[in-house]
Amino acid sequence: MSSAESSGEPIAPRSSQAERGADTRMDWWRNARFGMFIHWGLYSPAAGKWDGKEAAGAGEWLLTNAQVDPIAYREALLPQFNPVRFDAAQWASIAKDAGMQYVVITTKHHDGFCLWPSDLTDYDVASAPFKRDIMKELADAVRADGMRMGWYHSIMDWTHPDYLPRRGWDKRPTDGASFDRYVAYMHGQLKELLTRYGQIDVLWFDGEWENTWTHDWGKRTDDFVRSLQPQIIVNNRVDVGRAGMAGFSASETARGDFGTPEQTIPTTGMPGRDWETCMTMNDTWGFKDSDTNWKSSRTLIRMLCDIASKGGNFLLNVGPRGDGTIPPESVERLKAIGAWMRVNGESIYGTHASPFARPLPWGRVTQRAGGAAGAGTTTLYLHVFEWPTDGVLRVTGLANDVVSASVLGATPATAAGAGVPPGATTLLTTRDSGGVAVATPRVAPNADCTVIKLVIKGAPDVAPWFIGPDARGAVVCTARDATTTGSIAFEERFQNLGFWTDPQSTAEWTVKVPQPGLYALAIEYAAEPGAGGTVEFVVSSTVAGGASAATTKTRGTLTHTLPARASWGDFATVELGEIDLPGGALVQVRARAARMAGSAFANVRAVTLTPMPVVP
Ligand code: FHN
Repeated sequence: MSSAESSGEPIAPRSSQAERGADTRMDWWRNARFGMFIHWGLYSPAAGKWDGKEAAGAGEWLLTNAQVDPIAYREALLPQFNPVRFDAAQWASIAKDAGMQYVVITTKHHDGFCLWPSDLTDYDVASAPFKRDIMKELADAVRADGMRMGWYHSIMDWTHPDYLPRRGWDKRPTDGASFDRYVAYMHGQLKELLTRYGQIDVLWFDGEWENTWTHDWGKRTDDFVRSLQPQIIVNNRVDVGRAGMAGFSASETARGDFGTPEQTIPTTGMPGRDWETCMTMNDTWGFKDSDTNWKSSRTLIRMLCDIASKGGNFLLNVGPRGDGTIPPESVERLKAIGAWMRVNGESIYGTHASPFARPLPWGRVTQRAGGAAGAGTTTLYLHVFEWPTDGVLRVTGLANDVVSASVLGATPATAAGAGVPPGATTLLTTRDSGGVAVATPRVAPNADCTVIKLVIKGAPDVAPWFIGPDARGAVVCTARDATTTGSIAFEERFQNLGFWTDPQSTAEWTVKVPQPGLYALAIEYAAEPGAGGTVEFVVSSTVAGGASAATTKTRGTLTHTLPARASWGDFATVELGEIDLPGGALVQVRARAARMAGSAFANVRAVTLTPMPVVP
């Protein structure tokens, strides 16, 4: 019996993620683009050590990484939690100055410690020397700075006696443990968190991956929190079915308003889908003093641009220390990002994904309809990472006429250079067969990322992106160049498409060959024992329909059994058959798992189309 049923709260049926995305509730979140994640708790003063010894892995996983008895962990660390230098107003101003629009903090992480005084447990801040209500102090400070407040809340709880499964080293008996009672406890705490602290704008669930959490619990919890705060935005980790760190749910009907790629950025935009990449500045979420692997501010600024160019949000983490201060390395990077955002924020906030299907060789693009140049125009923000050495930035494939071009934040001095009239800050543009050419100053005004504001007439008119033949005439469709739906996502590990856990998910490539002909289709894949199945390829081309809408013509289908192999990294290339391709037309090559032998299908690294020899 769930808490919602027991407490009689309404369980209003909710629409699917796809339908929910259309409502205006998400508008502020989509415009915000950039937020602060905060991981703070008993693990913070421990700083990654237990009993004087360094534990491997992330700081907030200390209990598990050091295999500590949960009661011993609590008894050792609770009396230490006294972050006397905690200053909520300072944390809020650091986030605000960085250009962040919302803050999400851990109310309870997997260890079960509650950072607010809960009526339902004494494993909370009221039982620690600190005693103060951290949630209240931070929520007040964040709102005072005009930002939105979000709660992170872990479903998994390594300490609560009713949570199952237990950690392997936890010798407490499980008989008498009731998961129903645990969910009622969790719902009761969510009620505290959603009725005591005013409007809460985001609920960031986590720890949903163990087999005791189900779609049914996810639905009930999603409905319950929305019954308390109907405007709230909830991530997809309230439900089951998320495809690992890639962060997207296999099923379109999965609960949750946005996908949650973690420590990774999708390789392409995800049209029609809301998503947020969460990322650490070093490698740990919770403070760990030995983790000095800090990303540079340039890397973080470029990640923000990359994510915005794909239509996503960036939730960047800080792990405050046990004394309540944010590590200086984090503060330094946030200051650099804030300085960049004060000049270039308009190229991030409220923008939409690039009109180009793939990143451009020199950087990324975001767009905004209209703007100062008025209706009937579009503003493209060109985020230039690699500044041209020949004084010309080429926007290949852009067919629109240009209204104006300028460097955001430019002064006559910084704009000075080839083709730039003295004293001007606008840039000259020309057009050639390849697209628009922008005359650029000799030196990049900002080496991390200079933004050129390009105002064009009308909606972007961009040449379709496609994969053409290589020097030997073969068309190599790599994992990175795929457009995916559902759970499928790119994995750096083997440069493959992974998380292929759903028969409805698809991977598609757009190709074009100059001459018609017969092409052999081959797939490079790996599948661990028990995985594999049947792959189905559908090859179609869009045929201009003249007066009527363009139609899609199926040119062929291929299905083939892909047997399991030794592991997810044991790749082999298998030829599946031949496909007839038209010359000079865009062709879609789409793959899906028609049958899955197990819970995951395959890792796919490439699909190759090789021209068959012409028989005289
Ligand atoms: O296990 C947690 C981890 O500690 C951290 O909270 C991240 C942040 O999203 N989420 C889980 C790992 O996926």
